[in-house]
Amino acid sequence: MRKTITGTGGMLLIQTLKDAGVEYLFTNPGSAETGIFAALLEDGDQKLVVGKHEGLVAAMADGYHRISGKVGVVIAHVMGGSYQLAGQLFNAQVAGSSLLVIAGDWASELQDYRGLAPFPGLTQAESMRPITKDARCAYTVHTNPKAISQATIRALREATTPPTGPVYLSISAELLNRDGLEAQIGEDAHYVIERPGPARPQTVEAIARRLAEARCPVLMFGDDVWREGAQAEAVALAEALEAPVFNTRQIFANFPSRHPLFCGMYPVSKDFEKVTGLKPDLIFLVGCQGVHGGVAEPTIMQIGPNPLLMGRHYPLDVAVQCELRETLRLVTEALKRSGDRVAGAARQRAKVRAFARLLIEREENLVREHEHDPGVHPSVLEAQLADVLPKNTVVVQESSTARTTLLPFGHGGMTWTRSGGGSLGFGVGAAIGAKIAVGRERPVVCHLGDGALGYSAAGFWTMARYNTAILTVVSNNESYQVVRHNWHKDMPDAKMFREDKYPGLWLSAPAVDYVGLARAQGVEGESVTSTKELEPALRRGMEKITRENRPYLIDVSVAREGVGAESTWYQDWQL
Ligand SMILES: Cc1ncc(C[n+]2csc(CCOP(=O)(O)OP(=O)(O)O)c2C)c(N)n1
Ligand SMILES: [Mg+2]
Repeated sequence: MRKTITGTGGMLLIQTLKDAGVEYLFTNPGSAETGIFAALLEDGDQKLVVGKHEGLVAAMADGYHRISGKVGVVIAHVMGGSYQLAGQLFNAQVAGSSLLVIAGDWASELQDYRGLAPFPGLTQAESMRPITKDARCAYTVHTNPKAISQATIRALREATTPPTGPVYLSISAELLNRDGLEAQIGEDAHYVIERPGPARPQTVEAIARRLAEARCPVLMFGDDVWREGAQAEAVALAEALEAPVFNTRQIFANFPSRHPLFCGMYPVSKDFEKVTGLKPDLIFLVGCQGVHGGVAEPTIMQIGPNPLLMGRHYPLDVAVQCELRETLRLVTEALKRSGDRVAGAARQRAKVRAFARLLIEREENLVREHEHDPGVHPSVLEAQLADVLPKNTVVVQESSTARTTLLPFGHGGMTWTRSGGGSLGFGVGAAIGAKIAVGRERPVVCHLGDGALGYSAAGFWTMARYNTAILTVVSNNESYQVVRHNWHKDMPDAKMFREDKYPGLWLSAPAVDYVGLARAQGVEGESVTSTKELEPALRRGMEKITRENRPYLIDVSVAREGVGAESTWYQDWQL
């Protein structure tokens, strides 16, 4: 129902957000947003979630959005505060997360510069534009109070319409504080732009025909499969074809990672061809943004609701903007109608399951090799997490070298998410947002590297303040280990590899006491330095977060694997 609202600009904003069903406001406040916080006390329905750094705040809103499916709303400070959102807003942009960031704006025609505001010649919203949806969704409300509610609703709708992504809205601080304003709110907050429907019948037939004719079609399921809840349909298609499923850099587990057709990361390895005797000749990208890297198969088909990146790097033989659940169901039905031919081809791909099984066996062998090591090998941590974590766990992962092959993520198993853009500082905040989304119903585990934790180390306070009972597991190898691996790929002959010295990557000297770091902010924890301590600690951790409903941290000293594993060298100079 349409109604007229009155009050300060801040009150118009808060009432508009409330009318749109926004329950949580993730924030780090400042004095350009006086009107917003003053309004919150007038109308205290919304819950504030305070984070002590904007990166944390954006990650919290993103984690909340990803697990609840609702928009994550951030109240941020003017330019100087908004710029601190950057790394995590970048992640949200890459991930396509529906976020709305609202900040006060000190732009004034009389004074063209003041502290914390952008330099003369720049405007605040424009300065944030590159890290919003499509690098274009940044808006300002300067003078017209009616635009506060209108622009807010428009921004919410824009954030949630495919391609989804973060939207930034700055509102004049003067307008937020000014009283006696009037605006309209009402039903326009609740309409949504209808999404694309299923692919047309002839397109469905064309897709099915190409899948049926391929000797070895490869399937890749992207994040829109998760967003549209089409995981069961993805499994049904893979099983109808007996086709191998590969992953690229994704933020959700769109296909179950322990499914007997799941074959690991794309590109298809030489091993796959050796074990199966099959050479992939078609790739079907379903709900993916695209592949991270090149595509090797001669035929490429891509479908999904988001056409933004379709065909930017490689020509597509079939490309469709469509929804996924019904389309996948129709394609699978069409394949089944073609009967014996498809079934016969599927039988010839029996070895795909053998390859998938081989990946698991290799990992299990690695665990057996290391299960009696005195120190914790990453594969042993992986195996124990697979044992201890219940199927309904939400896992937020920000550990670059943690192993995950044995963990059952995806449909029928655990929920899993990672940053998307790779900008470190995501994990702690995202886990808090995820926990707020699931409440006490489901456990949330944040598994992150010691390096990653450093970018969001102030987050334990937020966990303690709102009692978000998260189990934080730190894979602590005292280094930025994955960077060594990547450097080695780039310059294997460099002096640093001959001498085993890696500038900038050793994080100890002094060692950081992560249990102390958490405790100082109100979260209890313990450290694990040997394999035999690990399982009891993980079980204790799960008890803490479930039965006792308290956040907990386990700092696990893990072995370094691969290049530079033995190196503790650092450039040793001091003042
Ligand atoms: C904001 C940001 N800065 C720097 C990097 C570069 N980087 C990528 S991975 C990594 C190290 C991660 O270390 P850790 O979390 O301890 O994981 P490990 O590789 O040791 O398992 C760094 C510094 C990044 N991804 N993001
Ligand atoms: Mg590390």
